[in-house]
Amino acid sequence: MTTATIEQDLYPTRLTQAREPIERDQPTVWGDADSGPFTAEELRAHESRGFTVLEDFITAGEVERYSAELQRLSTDPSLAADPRVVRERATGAVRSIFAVPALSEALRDLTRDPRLLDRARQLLGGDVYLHQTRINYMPGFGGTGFYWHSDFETWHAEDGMPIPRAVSCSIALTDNYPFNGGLMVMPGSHRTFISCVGETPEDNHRSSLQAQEVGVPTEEDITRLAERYGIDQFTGPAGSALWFDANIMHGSGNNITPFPRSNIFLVFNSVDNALAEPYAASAPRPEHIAHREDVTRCAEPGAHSRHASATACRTCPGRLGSAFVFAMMGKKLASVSQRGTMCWCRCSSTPAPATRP
Ligand SMILES: O=C(O)CCC(=O)C(=O)O
Repeated sequence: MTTATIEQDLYPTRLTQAREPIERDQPTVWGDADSGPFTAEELRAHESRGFTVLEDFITAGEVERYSAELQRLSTDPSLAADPRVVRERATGAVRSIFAVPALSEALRDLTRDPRLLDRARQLLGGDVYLHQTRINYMPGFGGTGFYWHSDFETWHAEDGMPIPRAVSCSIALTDNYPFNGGLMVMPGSHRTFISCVGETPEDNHRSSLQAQEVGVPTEEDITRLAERYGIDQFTGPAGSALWFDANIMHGSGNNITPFPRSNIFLVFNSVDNALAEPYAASAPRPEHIAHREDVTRCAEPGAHSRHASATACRTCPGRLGSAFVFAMMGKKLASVSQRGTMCWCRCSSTPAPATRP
């Protein structure tokens, strides 16, 4: 993909002094109910909360297969000094592994699965490519959390992503409990961009992937957001998935339990939101963290994949997946006005037929 020129920075960040939060103009959901498996109701909820939880997103057999891959990768001696492997500062245990499709055929298959692609295309309103893939291991006892942040803030500042037209899918490969470092999100916070103070240090990723210090909001900002939006948590059995907007405020605590909380994260970006030069860093982050070279549109196996810099962006063909909203489950640490309400839907979905050429 060629690097696009920055025309206007709609989301200034890494500033010398604080500024007011920016209310976002762009939608969260770009497609409609006719263009993928999410129903109109689910899309409305996703637009307003900025996230959606789908239980039983993958089968128990798949959980077993991918978990075996996680175990294999974390103990592979040939990856011991590989830059894609990020380690816990205190223990040296594997914290994250980036660019996993290149390391595992099974995980590569997952990235081309219609259950993911159809939803990513629907949410982003057209063709998508993988901006980033990673496994977060969050090991038992030594797993350290991820401080509050918006992914988009970093992707904008350090990777040159113009607008928050990207979505992450986090698939749980172990049970995610409230007590083993489950991911917390502030529902609705994706509408508000918090500019951060502080210049991006050279090669920031070398330390930020272990513990983020630059590109995090102030405690005052986090407090204001939490009071306005409340805090929910993604918990659920292995196989559940959390779809969340690029700009949602999220974070997790340390895992002092014996139970690891391991999730795969697949980040889809719209091909119409191709990376430019970083907005607030001296050089782009490496390819394994932010994919920009030779970006191909995601396609199901066997489908013809297209280069993202091709002139015309095809939108995905109209298609209806089946999705049924079941009983609410989960627990919400609600905003003051909503305290006590349940917020999670559980959907069972049938993969839509692969109709792409
Ligand atoms: O896995 C988590 O707890 C947080 C993940 C996250 O925010 C990240 O990797 O940027």
